[in-house]
Amino acid sequence: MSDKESHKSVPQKLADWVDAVAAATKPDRTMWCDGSDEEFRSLVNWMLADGTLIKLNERTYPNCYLHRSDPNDVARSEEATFMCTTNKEDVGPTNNWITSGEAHAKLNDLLDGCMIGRTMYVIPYLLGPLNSPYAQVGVELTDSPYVVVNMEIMTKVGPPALEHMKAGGFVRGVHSIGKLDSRNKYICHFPDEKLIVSLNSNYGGNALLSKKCHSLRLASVMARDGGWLAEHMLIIGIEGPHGTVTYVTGAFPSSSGKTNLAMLKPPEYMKGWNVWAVSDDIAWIHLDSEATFRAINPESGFFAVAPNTSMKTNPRIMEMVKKNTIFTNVAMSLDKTPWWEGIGEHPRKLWDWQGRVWTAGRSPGSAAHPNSRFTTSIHQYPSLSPEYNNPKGVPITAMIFGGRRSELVPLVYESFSWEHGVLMGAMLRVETTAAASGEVGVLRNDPMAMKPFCGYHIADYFNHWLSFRSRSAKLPKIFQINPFRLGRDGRFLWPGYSHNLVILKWIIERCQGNAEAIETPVGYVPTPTSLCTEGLGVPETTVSELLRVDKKAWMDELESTWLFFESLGDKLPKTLEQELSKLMDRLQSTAP
Ligand code: OXD
Ligand code: MN
Repeated sequence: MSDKESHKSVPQKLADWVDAVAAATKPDRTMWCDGSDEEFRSLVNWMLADGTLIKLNERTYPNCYLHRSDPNDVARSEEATFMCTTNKEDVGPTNNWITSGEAHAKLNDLLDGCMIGRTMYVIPYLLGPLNSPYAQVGVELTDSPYVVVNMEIMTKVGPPALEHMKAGGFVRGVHSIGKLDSRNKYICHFPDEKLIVSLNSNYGGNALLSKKCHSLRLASVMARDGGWLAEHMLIIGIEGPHGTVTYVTGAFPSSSGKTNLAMLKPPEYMKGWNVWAVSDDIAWIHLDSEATFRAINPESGFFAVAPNTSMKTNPRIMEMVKKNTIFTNVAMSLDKTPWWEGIGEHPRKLWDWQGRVWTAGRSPGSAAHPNSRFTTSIHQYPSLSPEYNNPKGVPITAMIFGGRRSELVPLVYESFSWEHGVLMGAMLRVETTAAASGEVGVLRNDPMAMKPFCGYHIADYFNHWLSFRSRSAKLPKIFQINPFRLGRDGRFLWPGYSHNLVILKWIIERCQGNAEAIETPVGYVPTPTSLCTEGLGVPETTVSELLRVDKKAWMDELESTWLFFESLGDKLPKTLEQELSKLMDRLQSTAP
């Protein structure tokens, strides 16, 4: 880390902008981050000294820390998130909108002097593999040292970014904790200026500007203009017993098992199989010179949900977070070991996520916040894909949509075509989770799991997806999965976690032309025998129930899709309307 004086070698455009922001926000000093271990350690030491971080048990969790956030600042704030453009029509009905002019006026007021008494950190960051034509640079200015250390795990900070910047421009981000005043919380995106301004929150999804703000909201607009895709998707390589690795992407709404699927450890009964993680949250997908879909992970770390992770559900994650990890809003045992619901054994007494004494069976609520998180470098993950750093990305064979649906959606099914697959994604309606503030478990339209992240009109976004039909002869196959279906007793019908590899295996085999399916009105559903459920111990009747297509329930679902599509106005692509009509006709012409 160095101060301004020693930082004369950066591009003038960057230096001028940093000076202009400092003149407005008036920090006591400006520090340039270089991403070094030494810098990370000194920031951690400052935060240990002022109580921003608590050191966890060095024996059980070496070099791990706990951060307890403000209790009102624990999740993404969609109500405070805005796209700022000239016309409302640019951003459509799924985004909050203010004119750029109005937003600047409001933000300039709030930025005035907001860093007085604080240090402003300059974080140049690189997203994506080194030397990749798809990599991008951003610079975040922040007064939060917690943000700096998280950014140093999540991105490549310092020299790699400054080096890459020589080849082009950069996304600008300004973040201030402000006074954590929720009435003045703003996460504003200016796609025309490649600018993000985030005020009065220190929560990862609002404050680590490289993540949702740059890699999805701004990148989605750049992707539309540049003919590529910026998606809320995991990327994994699935290795079969013959050593062939097939890459797939998967879009699931926040807190719906993306990280668990990306880090799946094969069950005992699937010898010879493995899952290699490339990304657990975001995929940038470009067509290469042969029109193959190629995906990179812009991020270098995980900022993921802790609850329900255990040695039983996901031993690879447990192994990964045991060192060099920042935990946010988890509970802590009396010997300073992190704890969360679903981890296993329950100590009788804990410190809860707000630092209060929590007694099993007596204290109300959960000990860890349901959206408590861990931040860990991707390089600690034991099954990281050797292709993770490939500048060209990995070739994508299949794309999966999914999310929490207690009813309706079969365990897995395949679309009839690219267009039908785009409809599947556009129809995604899932239950809300604790990753965003607001009520949990409410069904809402979350097309392609991008409702909170698509930075432009969602109907134009559908059109953009459809446009790949004429641009590639190597379109990935599209599937939808739903491991969350409930039985009459309210329990999950499918064991999930590692057993989801059974579903992935069927998907891979479909792509290879080796797995059987039944044609139903909604798509190709596996024959129960093609799903290979022997090792699982799930009764045949349960498998049939998981794969059942309920005509009446689908007709109801289509009604809500029509309503959603109607709300998008004239921009809705005709092709999608036709696909929806075809789906309705297929359903109507089948027996109940
Ligand atoms: C996340 C989210 O943190 O989607 O990944 O909210
Ligand atoms: Mn996410």
